[in-house]
Amino acid sequence: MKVIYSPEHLNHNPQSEVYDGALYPISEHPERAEQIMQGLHTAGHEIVAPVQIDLESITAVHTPRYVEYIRRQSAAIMASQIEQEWTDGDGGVHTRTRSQRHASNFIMDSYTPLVNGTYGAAVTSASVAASAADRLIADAETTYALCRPPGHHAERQRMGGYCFFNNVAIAAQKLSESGSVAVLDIDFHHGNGTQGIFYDRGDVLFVSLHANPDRQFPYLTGWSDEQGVGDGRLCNANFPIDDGINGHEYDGLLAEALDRVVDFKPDFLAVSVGYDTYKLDPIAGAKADFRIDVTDFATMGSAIRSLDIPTMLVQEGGYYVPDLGKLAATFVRGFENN
Ligand code: OKP
Ligand code: ZN
Repeated sequence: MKVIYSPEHLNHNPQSEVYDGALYPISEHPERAEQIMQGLHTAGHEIVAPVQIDLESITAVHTPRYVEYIRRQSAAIMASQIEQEWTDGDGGVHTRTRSQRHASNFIMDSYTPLVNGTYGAAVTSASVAASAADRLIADAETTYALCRPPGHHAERQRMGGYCFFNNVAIAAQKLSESGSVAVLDIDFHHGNGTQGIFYDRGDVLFVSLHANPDRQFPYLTGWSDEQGVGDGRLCNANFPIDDGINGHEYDGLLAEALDRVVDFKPDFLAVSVGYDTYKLDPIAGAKADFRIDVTDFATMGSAIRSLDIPTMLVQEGGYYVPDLGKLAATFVRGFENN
């Protein structure tokens, strides 16, 4: 399948994130997307450029003042990389660029630093997802939107969890103008942003499998009693996962989640794909003792494709960089071979 990718993401390169008040090397760094792109390219998938979207596609799911805040924050940060030595919370010594800053407003956590290139990268990342939606509408073609920065934590008016604009929500909003939409989120973390944006919508179903928010980021949402409101009542379904889950148990939960998608009879399916459920993922899968291995991602891809709904794929998380190319290629192979 075609992979939509832009090197613009390389300009979003913060060095550190804040965790309990101390700085640590950031987990969401450019090499992630480079590895996934290389892995998919090596597996024979064609890499294509996105079509840049207009601002209206972004303000369809985010408030104009939030979009403008990110633009202004990015523009106010120095473009030049002034190196500065710093010591992390574990005593490790690093250099970082003074051209990074942490926003004080429109933000839900301390994991989401900005640099001068953040706004451009975030707009392009949204463009990647929107281009996948356009291709799906135009000729029912499944594409892999290799978004970076990721999007599913970004709320209508708040950044968080490395996310600025909610790429999958921007795509789903576009799809919803042509039919009903299900968004399936298999990233390790709950897609609080996507849930919130569509929480009162009856034409967009949100279904998510993720680590138990009692113990894992984003801590604020993701429990099974969150089922939507108003027109969106019963159009939101959360499947929190216990620590220590294995691939077989995960398949069972995914089958339940997919049943919810099938019952909704959507015209389109957009999948938020994360590789952070992987057993070696340093900030997610390994922390929760998930036993999910490489081949399990083929099973997931295959199960999703078996629904036979016009589908697009959107990149979210995944932080074990050495295996990201292999994980992506395996997931797509499962999807294509079904
Ligand atoms: C973004 B996505 C590391 C904690 C990291 C933030 C996680 C954001 C995940 N000490 N917390 O859903 O993959
Ligand atoms: Zn994640």
